[in-house]
Amino acid sequence: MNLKVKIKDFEFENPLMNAAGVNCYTIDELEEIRNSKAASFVTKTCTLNTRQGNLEPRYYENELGSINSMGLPNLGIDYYLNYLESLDGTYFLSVTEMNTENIHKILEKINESSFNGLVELNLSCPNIEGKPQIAYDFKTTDKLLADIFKYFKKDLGVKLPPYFDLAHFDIMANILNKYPIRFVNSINSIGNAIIIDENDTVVIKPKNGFGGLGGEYIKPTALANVNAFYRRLNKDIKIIGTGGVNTGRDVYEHILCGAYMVQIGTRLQKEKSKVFERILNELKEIMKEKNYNSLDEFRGKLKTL
Ligand code: RRO
Repeated sequence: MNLKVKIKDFEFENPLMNAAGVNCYTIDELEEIRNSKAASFVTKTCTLNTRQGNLEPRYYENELGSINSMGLPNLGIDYYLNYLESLDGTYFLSVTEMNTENIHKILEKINESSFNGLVELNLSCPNIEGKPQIAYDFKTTDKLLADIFKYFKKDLGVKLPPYFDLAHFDIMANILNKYPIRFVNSINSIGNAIIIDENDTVVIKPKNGFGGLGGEYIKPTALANVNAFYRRLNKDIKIIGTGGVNTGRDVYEHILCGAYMVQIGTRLQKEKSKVFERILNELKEIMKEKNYNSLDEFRGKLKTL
């Protein structure tokens, strides 16, 4: 059985990797994923300089998922870039910044480095006070991408927030189709949710308890976003599916909707990196039952009524 995935010329042994933010803050954590059954990893989204992030508690999980308002804590671009430059294999470097000028600065830095993996430009962090998610602003996103592709020579994709209206999928897909983007990663957490505990209190401190939702709560929204973009994007732009992956069946469903790679966030936080082996085995079991030998045989083959 062949579980290989290709994004442009980059080949991966199987579709599984972590979602940015989970188990990817330090080199030790990244090495743990590298030594697991995951085919690749993505770094914690980083900025030009180190950031402490928001006040704690800033992460909470229950049986249905997680809520976070981490606030982009990271060790700065140099830390991740130096590490990645020392590795063979294809990995993902996630980056963002607080304004477009600094996004160009961080991308210039990557452009000039010897990094030769994939860059995931995060346009969807929901947890920085006073900084709206860039990808909800279509005009700014369009201009940003137009400017980036004037100089950026490496392979780049974008991490998107969830959309909830078919008109918004149309608008965003029309923008993305204009540029040589390698992948679209849908979805980031569902922004600005609230979870309340038995003491009538929010469960995280920043922003009065508002934070990004992940886990089982968000699978239907994630699948819809993956499928909506799969139907609209030109076929050179591959979809990475993220959101609500707990089992092999969940990976199978993301691929049915059109995903190439599939990322695991909340469940990785709970189960640690042994999650990849379990989920891969479950995926293989499903493929065996259905007589599929490769992911290409069922990718995007979601049936409708
Ligand atoms: O660090 C965070 O608060 C964070 C980021 Br950058 C993101 O993209 N998504 C998220 O749920 N949390």
